[in-house]
Amino acid sequence: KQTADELLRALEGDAFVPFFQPQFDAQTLAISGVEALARWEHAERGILTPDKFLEVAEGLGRVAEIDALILEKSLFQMTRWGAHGIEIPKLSVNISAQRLKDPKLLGMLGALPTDGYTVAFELLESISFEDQEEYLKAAIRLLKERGVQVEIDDFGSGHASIVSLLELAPHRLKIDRKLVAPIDVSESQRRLVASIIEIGRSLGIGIVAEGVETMTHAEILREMGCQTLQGYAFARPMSSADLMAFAEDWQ
Ligand code: G
Ligand code: G
Ligand code: NA
Ligand code: MN
Repeated sequence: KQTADELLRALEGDAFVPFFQPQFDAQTLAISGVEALARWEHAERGILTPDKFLEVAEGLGRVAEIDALILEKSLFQMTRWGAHGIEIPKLSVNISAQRLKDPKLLGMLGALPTDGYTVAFELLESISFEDQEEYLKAAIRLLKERGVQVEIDDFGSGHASIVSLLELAPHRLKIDRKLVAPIDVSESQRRLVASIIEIGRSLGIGIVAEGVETMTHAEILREMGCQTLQGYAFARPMSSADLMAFAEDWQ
């Protein structure tokens, strides 16, 4: 883990960049979107993943700033890829509770694209919707009015009630990779995931499977009617240059 001092210097030195992991339509295997994942380009230690810095940033109250610059840089990359003929239908970014409470969030919504592609905010299941945080609900309502989609991240891993999550009427649930991993070996785990997919179908909520590590996983999920697949079976998170090359090659 990095220290608070190092993190503050990294913010000042503009050392945070988005990596991108593609998502795939389970039926056609076309790229249906990318998830932006924050990385710290460290001068000595190379590319650092969020487990090395997210907690520190949260402790410093600076995670909203990271969220904001990852979104901004990701939008820039989407435009750049588009100029090269690479059209990605959806950009998903991770948004912390801190960022949802940020008064500057709504101000930047004008900068979001209104056509060409969709922007989705991934909210952690653990975000506290239950303790009467009306402003969170109000922020989410406003986001939706502006065309931002809402995805519940790590679904099935936290303690939030299904009722409180579904009250948000999210566009998608992302099934946590811990639930996805055992579906090729466990009938009961397979049924659990099938039930989540069924809930999604009956409520008109899309389902994304995370941590799809093998083609066996992919095939099981496709047969169950899961719409979107994300995981190492297809691609790891990668730099924007690598993502562009990957997308060019994929077809
Ligand atoms: O690939 P990976 O190690 O990047 O991601 C680990 C976790 O870090 C993700 O599950 C996600 O919840 C979190 N994360 C990644 N990027 C961001 C970001 O830009 N903002 C926030 N708030 N969380 C992120
Ligand atoms: O925000 P979220 O938790 O969804 O971020 C995805 C996290 O999962 C990132 O840390 C990413 O690097 C990781 N990840 C993506 N695909 C796979 C996979 O197939 N297997 C595993 N173990 N991790 C994955
Ligand atoms: Na995420
Ligand atoms: Mn997740």
